[in-house]
Formats: sequence, C-alpha cells, structure tokens
Amino acid sequence: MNLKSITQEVCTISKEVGIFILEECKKFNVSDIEIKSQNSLVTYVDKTAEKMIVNFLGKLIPESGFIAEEGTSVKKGDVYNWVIDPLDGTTNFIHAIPCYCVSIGLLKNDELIVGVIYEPNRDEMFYAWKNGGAYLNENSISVSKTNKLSDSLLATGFPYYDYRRLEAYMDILKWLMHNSRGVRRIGSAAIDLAYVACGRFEAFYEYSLNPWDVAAGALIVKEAGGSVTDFQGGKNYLFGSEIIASNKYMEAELLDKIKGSF
Ligand code: 2AM
Ligand code: CA
Repeated sequence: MNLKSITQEVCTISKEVGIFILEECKKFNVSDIEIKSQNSLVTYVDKTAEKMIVNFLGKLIPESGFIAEEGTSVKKGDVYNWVIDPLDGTTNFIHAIPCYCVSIGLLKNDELIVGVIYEPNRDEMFYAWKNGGAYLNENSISVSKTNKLSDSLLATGFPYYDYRRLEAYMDILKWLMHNSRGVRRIGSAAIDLAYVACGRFEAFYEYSLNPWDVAAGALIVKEAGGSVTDFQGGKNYLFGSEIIASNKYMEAELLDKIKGSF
C-alpha cells in the first residue's frame, strides 16, 4: 500500500468536507442542534460530513472498517480501520467560533499509519503517514525546540462532563499557570495536537477523550518528532481516553506532575 498516495486522497476528501462544513456554518440554526448527552452536541452537519467521508474512504480501501464518532458505519476491518471525527470542535462550530476541523486517522491492525487534520477556517491541512514525516500545506513541520517549561505555551481541554477528577485537574492547571508561559483551551483536541506538531504549542494534555479526537493528531505529532503517551507514560492513548503530547522536552515534567496529581 502506498501510504503517501492514500494520505493525499484523505487530504482531498478532508478539504471537500471542510468546505462543506464552512458553508453550513453560515446557514446554521439553533434548532439544528441535537443533544447526545451532557454538553455533547451534534448536528446534521456532523452526520452529513461523516457520511461523505465514510462513502469516500470505503471506496478507497474496500476492505477497511470504521470507528466513527456519529456511527455512520460500524463495519470492522480485519486489518485496516479508519478513525473519524467528521467535525472536531462541534461546540465551537455551533457558536460560530472558527476553531474546528475534520480529523481522519487510519489504523493498520493497532498501529496508526495515516493522519489528516483539516482546519477549513485557516485553510490549513496537517498530515502525516508512517515514516513519511509530517506536513502543513506541503511544508514539512516539526515540534518546537523550546526546552524550558517557563518558555512554553501549553494546551488542554477542560472537563465538560466527567467531573470526578476535577480537583486533580485544577491542581495541575494551577501549577502550570505558575510555571509556564500560559495555557490555552481551543475546544478541539485534534487542532491542539496539530499545533503541537507544528511547534505552536509545546505540549497538550487532556482526559475523557475518544479515539477519533486523537488518532490523526497523535500520528502527526510523532511524525513531527514529538512524543505521545497516556497519563502513566504508557502507549494506551488511543483507546485509553487520556493523552499527553509534547515536543519531548516537556514530557518528563508534565508526566511527573500529572501522575502525582491523578
Ligand atoms: P467534538 O467536538 O468532536 O465532540 C476535547 O475537548 C474534545 O471533546 C473536543 O475535541 C470535542 O470533540 C469534544 N467535546 C465534546 N463536547 C465538548 C464540549 N462541550 N466542550 C469541549 N469539548 C467537547
Ligand atoms: Ca465530532
């Protein structure tokens, strides 16, 4: 399988869907919102976008299966499975905050081999394939070289439904407020990861995530020279719901603080 050409195809559908989402944002109405569970919102835009993606990718690799946020297809592939968030940052989309993206990863067995994140508002396409490097709109990207936490800009996601570990979360946040340049909360885990990959953020951490929030971004960070772990420093970040992604220099200090607090 030619991973570079598969990645290019995934970029094509991501852009097409991103443009669709952007157009729909202009027409969007509050009555279009459905509530899945506490603070978990969905719209016809998420669902239509996912159908467009599943339809395209099912033809690209006919034997592949899907792990997709809106459940358009639950087909399981023996070897290849796509991990899809058609619209990461739905809450931003609904509120017309221009920070959302399409995120598509490809698993070969349990290994990520392709990752694409397209942010339509900035027309930024982040992509990577295994052992092929990471790119932003044709240009090779790499993680930041900053090695001091005090010079670092970090990203996180606030808990929005699982508040059982809020105390520990707030303890870490407080410590980072004192010890870093600042902490941002964009509202799209995929964008946070893409920004770690291209060196805008030194690190990103969050818990209660789904595989489709992180699949593409985790590969892009790794191919850009960064590191990705779960909250214990292990490799269970795709299905384990917790992630720390960094430029490697920040990993030890962050991990130490997170492990100590959770
Ligand atoms: P989503 O928009 O695809 O649901 C991290 O914050 C992730 O949680 C986001 O990537 C976002 O993905 C998801 N999320 C769902 N509901 C959210 C909310 N109310 N606030 C923030 N993030 C939310
Ligand atoms: Ca989504």
